[in-house]
Amino acid sequence: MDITKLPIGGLIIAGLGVAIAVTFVVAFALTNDERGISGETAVATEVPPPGVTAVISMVPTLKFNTNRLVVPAGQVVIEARNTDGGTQHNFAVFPSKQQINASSSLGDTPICANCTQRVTLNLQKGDYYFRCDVHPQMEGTLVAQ
Ligand SMILES: [Cu+2]
Repeated sequence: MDITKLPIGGLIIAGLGVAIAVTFVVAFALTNDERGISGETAVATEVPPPGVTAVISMVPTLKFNTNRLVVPAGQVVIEARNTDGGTQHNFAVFPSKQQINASSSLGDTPICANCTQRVTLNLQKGDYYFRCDVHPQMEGTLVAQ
């Protein structure tokens, strides 16, 4: 019996198990994106990972999963997840819908297809405007409270 093969075999089996589990989770996420989109005040429900204040997702097709994202005032980290197939997006935050030029951007990041990016913002209490600059119909209100 070769003892050294046992842990390696175990690791390989565990790795395969993780890969299969991840495949199912991703497949479920990709096929389950339709929920929560239609309402005008749909609320993001993703649980933020450590260090992230709030999560927003780009979902099929050319939509954010919510048009209202609520965060506490102060420094926040927003994680934007692009799960909209092969489409590239960005996530940009502005003081208001009337102030959407590049110089007024409070923070933005490009997000390649199937990528996740984070934006750090320092927000006073109030309402802000977010959108995808690539697809301006993708928009919503960021509320700092
Ligand atoms: Cu977009």
